Amino acid sequence: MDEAGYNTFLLRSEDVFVDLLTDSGTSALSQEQRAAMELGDEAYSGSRSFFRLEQAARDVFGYPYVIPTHQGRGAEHLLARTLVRPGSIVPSNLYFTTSREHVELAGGRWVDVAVTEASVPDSTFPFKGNIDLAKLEEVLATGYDVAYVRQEACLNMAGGQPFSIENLTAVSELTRGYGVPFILDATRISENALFVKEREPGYAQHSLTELIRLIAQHADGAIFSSKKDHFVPIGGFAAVGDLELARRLREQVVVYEGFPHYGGMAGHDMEALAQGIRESTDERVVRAYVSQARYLGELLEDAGVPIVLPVGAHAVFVDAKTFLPHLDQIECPAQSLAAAFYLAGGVRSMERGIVSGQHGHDPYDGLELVRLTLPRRVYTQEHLTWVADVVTHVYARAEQVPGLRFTYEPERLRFFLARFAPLAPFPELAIEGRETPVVAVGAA
Ligand code: P71
Repeated sequence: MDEAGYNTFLLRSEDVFVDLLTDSGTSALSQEQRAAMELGDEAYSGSRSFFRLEQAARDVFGYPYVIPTHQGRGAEHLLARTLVRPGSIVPSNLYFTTSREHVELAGGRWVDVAVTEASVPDSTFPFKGNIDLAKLEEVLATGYDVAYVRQEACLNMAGGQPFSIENLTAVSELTRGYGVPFILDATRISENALFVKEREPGYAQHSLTELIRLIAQHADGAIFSSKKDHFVPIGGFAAVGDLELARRLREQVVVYEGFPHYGGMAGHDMEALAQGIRESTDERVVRAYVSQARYLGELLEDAGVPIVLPVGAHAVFVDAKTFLPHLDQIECPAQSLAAAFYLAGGVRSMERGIVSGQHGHDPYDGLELVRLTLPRRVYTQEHLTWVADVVTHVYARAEQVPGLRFTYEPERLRFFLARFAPLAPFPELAIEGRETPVVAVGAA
């Protein structure tokens, strides 16, 4: 931790035992994806692999125009350059770090219009991904130049929480009524669709395929980081319904990503992605994943650990403010807690609090969370019980966990590369008297 500046991003993966940093690019590829990769067509243009990807995206989401990018932020970049005018605003549910960054770099301003429950960790409201319609209407009616309205599926910063189709429909009608484009961040749309099926009256009988398409069809377009629910190590795309918008995005993709028939991906990446998109509609696969987070959440809840409720799609989020009440937010409690989990049992997690907030935006009194994020199709129940043991072990020693101060603070997206020093020495946290569970390790 000392070498890594108390920043879990700066650890080497071989020094990590259970890697819950992110679900991004960390899923296991299926045998079908690996087989498809052998057929990658690496032609610069006109690649067969692109057309397979385009067909899969059209079939599943229903948007006719598909613009591939190397990953989600590539699509966010194109979208911001295409739709954001200097001084314009983008209303959204909370924010995502890279999404907001691209809007601001294009001269726009981000405005949060999430429901208030989104920022209340112990609220069990089932649709924390909803947008507050009154807030949105106020913004739209005030006469601002609105570039587009953005709604994020399985709202990451709120704990991976879904929106309801009822809310989505209302947001879509309201936004389009003002002649403003409505764009989804459809990353993790398949888990959002499963939550709708489970939680929203009237949708229990719909197939996941129907629900995913229904959600997508409420928007004018969407961007996707396919590194999540499409099970690929790298890849993403924008998909839209309007030819004129597609043309403008393609004019940007050739500058920043590559020819519109690969957009920064290799042919074999596009093959894996095309197959992954189809697998993301398989309810068995999505349900197995979501129930892993639920299982870990239950273990922690039973141990009395403060977590965000209900448990979201891709992670269990630990509420660091309640976990470490002796620390002020300026002492970076979530960053410090992530370090403590690593020290106790080699578990790598991610800070989602003041450090992920924004340079220059302190003081900050928003959510202060540690995300235990599950890669898809990777870990076993035994790994999850280990994680719960580690978190519980630290919880019993919580008052000894010190705060942190920055020793290096980058100006943009500071959480990635920042370095810290503890304000007091960390206690000895490593769990003793217990063997770590056996993992299969490839030959070095
Ligand atoms: C996650 C990530 C990856 C990440 C990104 C930034 C900071 C830390 C970790 C990426 C997302 C996302 C949403 C809703 C767009 C992106 C960017 N999430 N929208 O959760 O969750 O996609 O990483 O493929 O560029 O660990 P990209």
